Amino acid sequence: MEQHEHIIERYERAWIFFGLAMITVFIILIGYMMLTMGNTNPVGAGRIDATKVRTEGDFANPRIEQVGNEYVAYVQAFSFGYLPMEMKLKAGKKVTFYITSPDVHHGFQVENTNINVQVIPGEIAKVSYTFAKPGEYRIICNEYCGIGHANMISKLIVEP
Ligand SMILES: [Cu+2]
Repeated sequence: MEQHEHIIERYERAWIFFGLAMITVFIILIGYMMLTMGNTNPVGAGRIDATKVRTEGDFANPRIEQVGNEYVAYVQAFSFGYLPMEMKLKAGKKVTFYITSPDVHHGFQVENTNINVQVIPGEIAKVSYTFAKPGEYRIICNEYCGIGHANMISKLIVEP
């Protein structure tokens, strides 16, 4: 009978340990960032007929409004701008954005935050955020949507 010896070399053991340690570090890091930076993964909040975005429902009346102690915003991202053109809210209060597009693919990125949403015609994206720092934040489109893409900017004013 032949004897098989299972020997793990010292350097192999070190690399296995290093690999497992890195997996652990990154799992902890992701958890920590989700807890401290807020979960800004946009989620699908339903569908709407893209041809009716401008005429029916909440998106026909784009706005930001205070509901209780929070804000809710209905945003249209279109070629080439956003409605409402400017939004105002108070710092330290949660805001939930609902965003959709009546025409083509757009982006909804709020500068200096980790809000970055892909806006698909007829799909309603939902993302929540709490602005801790007052100031002016630009909202920019980062999905090329046509000739006016570079001018597709709007403003979010966070008041103290
Ligand atoms: Cu664009």
